Amino acid sequence: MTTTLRTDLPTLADTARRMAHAGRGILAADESIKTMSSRLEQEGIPSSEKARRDYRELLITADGLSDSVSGVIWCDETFAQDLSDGRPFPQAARELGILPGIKVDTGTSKLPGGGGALITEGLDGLGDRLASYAERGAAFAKWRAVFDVATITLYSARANGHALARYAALSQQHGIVPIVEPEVLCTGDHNLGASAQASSLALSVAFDELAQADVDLSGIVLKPNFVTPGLDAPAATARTVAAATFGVLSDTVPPAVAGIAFLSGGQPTSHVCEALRELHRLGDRPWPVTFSFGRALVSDALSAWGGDARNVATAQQILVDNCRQAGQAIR
Ligand code: 5MM
Repeated sequence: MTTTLRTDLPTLADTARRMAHAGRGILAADESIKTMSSRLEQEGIPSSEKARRDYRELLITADGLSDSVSGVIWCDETFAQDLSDGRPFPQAARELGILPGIKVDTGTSKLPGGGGALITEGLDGLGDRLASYAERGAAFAKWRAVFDVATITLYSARANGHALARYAALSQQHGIVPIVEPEVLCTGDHNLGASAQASSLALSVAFDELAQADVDLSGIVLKPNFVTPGLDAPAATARTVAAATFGVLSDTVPPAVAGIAFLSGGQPTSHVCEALRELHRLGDRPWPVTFSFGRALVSDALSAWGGDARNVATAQQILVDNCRQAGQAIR
């Protein structure tokens, strides 16, 4: 019997390019059950599996979403759920022209000997989980390492960078594009320089580990923070943030990386869109830049919805407007 090699499937590089190109970005709707439940409860919405599903259905079915959104990230719960019309979420996303992605880390714990730093968990059994997600249509995955400027050390950067690299290599073996997210938190009152220093350390170590794990950089998307003063410190202008971010990325991110999709870090929508616009305008970038915002895109929509079916259309319009604002920043 002869086996025919399929040549019509997208390569990792095709998928990564599609995620980060042409004025579209990634909607991060992958809050864990715990985080999503607390966000719902903050809005006075009792949390349940159905409420979390209804909310994610509201997001993905918003008319016009795919004009500025190339991919959506969900957690395991959403990935396994069906829309009210019976279609599984991943299938519905693909039919809407949006690539489905899955968060595969399982959260953080204290890094032993790390002086308060965190380590992201989830490597145990990851190969089997990736195989199952691939079978169910996942185009990409996401793993988030979390650093605080006050506690990051070479050791914590190495431990988390190593986990990111193992996750990324394994994802690629399963035909899934890894989003590599080494996040330096914006919480705190640190200045721009402290953010730049911590971000440089996290990124340079992560890329060292990715190289050692032989990860194909043309088949990954990097999800970093903007280099910015802490949320409790005086804000910097968008131009300053863009210049500082570009400086750190130019020094640490190899040109082969398929694309860079920023997280919002709890900063206001207009603020991160402006920083993205300024960054996009800077010439001579080897990689395309886009967004992979969570709160900056969804927070207003969640408040407007309030768990009431009568508010779905209004909430969807707010979401689409925020996504459009982010998309326009990179056109
Ligand atoms: C959506 O939030 C994601 C993580 O949720 P858990 O902490 O509940 O696991 C998070 O990884 C998110 O994808 C990124 O940090 C970007 O989100 P923001 O809101 O910072 O843009």
